[in-house]
Amino acid sequence: GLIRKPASFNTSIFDERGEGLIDGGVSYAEVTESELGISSNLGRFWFQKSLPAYGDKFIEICLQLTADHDRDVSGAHNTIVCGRAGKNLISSLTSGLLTIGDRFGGTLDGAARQFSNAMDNGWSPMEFVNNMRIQKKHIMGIGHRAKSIKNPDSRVEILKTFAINKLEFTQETPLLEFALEVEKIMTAKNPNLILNVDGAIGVIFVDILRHSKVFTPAEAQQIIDSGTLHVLLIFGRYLRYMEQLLG
Ligand code: Q5B
Repeated sequence: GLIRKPASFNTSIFDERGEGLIDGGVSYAEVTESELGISSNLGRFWFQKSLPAYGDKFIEICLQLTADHDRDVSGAHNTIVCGRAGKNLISSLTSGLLTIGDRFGGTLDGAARQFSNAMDNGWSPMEFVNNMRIQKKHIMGIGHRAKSIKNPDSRVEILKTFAINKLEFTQETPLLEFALEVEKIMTAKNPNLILNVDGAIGVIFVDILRHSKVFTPAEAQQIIDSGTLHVLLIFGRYLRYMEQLLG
């Protein structure tokens, strides 16, 4: 019988059959000659289609904002301790990235999935909150240790302002609106249960995927289900931890 799988594998990332690499339908010659910035290329690498200009701008803002957090959080702390212990750059970097999880910076995809499932099921924000309570599950993308409605997270305010100013006249943002209703219900109980930076990025990006007319509904759902959205935060953190090691 067959005991070894074939050594070759197919990837949809690059097309190498012609003269040069083609990525997401665009050749490297076009990429390097165009005026488009790095976020436009990253968007195409990660999501395999060119996003509209406001989608590229959203990726750029996410990278800038997620690179910005203080030195006391677990990822930054681990990176610094590991670097001070004399470990090399890769070990120090990964020790920080490995702390990303449900309680720290790792819920962007969970928020995208939970909120979009709730809306797809036709639940009201209150029904969603009640269903999660019955299941004894935390709502991903809600809650922050230090930030609250009395001490708002400026990163989240920037993301919301971007969505309201840049997307409002271009496309719909129903999931952000749904999430803000959920935030109202949660913060009425505890002022810290705000829509956090993970949650804001997750729901706004779902709105871009579903309503920018770039992706089919199946493509948008595949991205939401695959856990790819996480990259919008991990890459920002990667840049931040590099700075902590080199700076
Ligand atoms: N409660 C974030 O917890 C935190 C609830 C909830 C329903 C919720 C918590 C949480 C969901 C996961 C999430 C990303 C662990 C966080 C981030 C990015 C960051 C960080 C930085 C960055 C905070 C107190 C009471 C309890 C809980 C209830 C809490 N959250 N109920 N749904 N989501 N969120 N993670 O303060 O009745 O007293 O038992 O797990 O979104 O990481 O700034 O660096 O930049 O990286 O320790 O911004 O919210 O509070 O867990 O003691 O809960 O609230 O059930 O109720 P805390 P807890 P009760 S953003």
